[in-house]
Amino acid sequence: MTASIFADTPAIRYEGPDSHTPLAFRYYDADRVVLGRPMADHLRIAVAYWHSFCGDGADTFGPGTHRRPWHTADDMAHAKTKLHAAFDFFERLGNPFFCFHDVDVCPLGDNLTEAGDNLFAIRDLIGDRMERTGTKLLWGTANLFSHPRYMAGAATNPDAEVFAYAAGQVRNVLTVTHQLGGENYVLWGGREGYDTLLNTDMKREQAQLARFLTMVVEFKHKIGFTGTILIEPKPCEPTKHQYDRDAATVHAFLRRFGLEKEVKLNIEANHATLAGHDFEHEIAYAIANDLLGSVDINRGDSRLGWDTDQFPNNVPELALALVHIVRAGGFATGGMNFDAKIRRQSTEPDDLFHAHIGGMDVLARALLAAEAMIRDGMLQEFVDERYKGWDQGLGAEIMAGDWTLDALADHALDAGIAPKPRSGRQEYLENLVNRFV
Ligand code: XUL
Ligand code: CO
Repeated sequence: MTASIFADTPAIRYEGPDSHTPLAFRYYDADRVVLGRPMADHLRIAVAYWHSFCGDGADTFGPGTHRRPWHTADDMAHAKTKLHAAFDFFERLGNPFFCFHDVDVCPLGDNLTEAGDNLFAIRDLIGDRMERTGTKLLWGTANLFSHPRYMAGAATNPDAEVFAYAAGQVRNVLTVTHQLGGENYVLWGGREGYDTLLNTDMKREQAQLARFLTMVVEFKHKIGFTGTILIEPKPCEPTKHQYDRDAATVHAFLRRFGLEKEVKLNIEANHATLAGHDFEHEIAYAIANDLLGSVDINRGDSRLGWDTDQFPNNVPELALALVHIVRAGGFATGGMNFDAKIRRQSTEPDDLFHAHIGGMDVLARALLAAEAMIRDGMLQEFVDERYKGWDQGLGAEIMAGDWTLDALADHALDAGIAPKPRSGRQEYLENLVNRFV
């Protein structure tokens, strides 16, 4: 075997905020205890196989610029070279987890037999390297959006044979995810939507999507997979409209089809912003409705309205999201997957290290800021104080169902006083946050 392209990079170490070593952590200190548990256990960081090892910098205007030895052909020999490079990278970075699509780790061939043979063959190599490096699988997923057969969707395709083919791919990947000890299985419906309603029966397509998801859940139980099934919302791109638009839309869909206890959400930061939400909003919505599964951590560009999948760099924004996550008890099976890619002009293998080290340091800083805010307690105290009228007295009685609209209207009439407005103190609170970030 030829030397790995990452051979020149030593293992990345924590050197502290004053370090001048470019390839070192300044804030990510895996074992540092934050609010009772190691930083690594809060963040549960994963590397995305597709962006870091399959992506080559190609865009719609030009071909790839990242020349890796395994990019020259799509066969099993090259897939193995790629796999060893990936784990050489994990070994040096020290990320506890990784995530993959079937198509990232091996060629899927011309039919399901070939796809299965290749995937089950590469599974053993993946398992072997996982054992040797200690890297765990956060989630697996089937790519049901790149092949032309899926151009009109997988589960939502007008052709039932396409639905069946997708079932075949999911059976393979869910089985392999289970065998590799994966903690979650993700469904991102990139083509589960439409480009024009002129050719689309939306009612049917949503019913098909629900049937597919129900079958996935049944299969999970059949094989004894105890991980979580996750849906990753995104409003659009590649389709004009995607059915799994945002957290609230998926929530309604799950409830309509009785799947809300079986399926949780994989919230992606830039998908949230593309849907017109703050990332923090999607996280808070998921937590409020017991739907938080995992996170795809990345960022977009405020000037570009598409999914640029950049590495995260906004500490204040992430700190606020982490306050919600940590207060809610943290991730169960989920974690933070860098669904992010280096830029087209970042051509060197060590650019991958800079990207991931930067992302991990940003998350670590955000976690430390979240810790400080939680310890300080003033943000929470303000909110508790603001709503305390609902904990006892009239508010508690209303929520207990003790009052009718009529009786309450009479109460307001009798009381004869207009409630006095109280300041929401947004600026004071923003200043408070600013002390910690
Ligand atoms: C696409 C996206 C996917 C999913 C997995 O926008 O986020 O990479 O995370 O299929
Ligand atoms: Co994603």
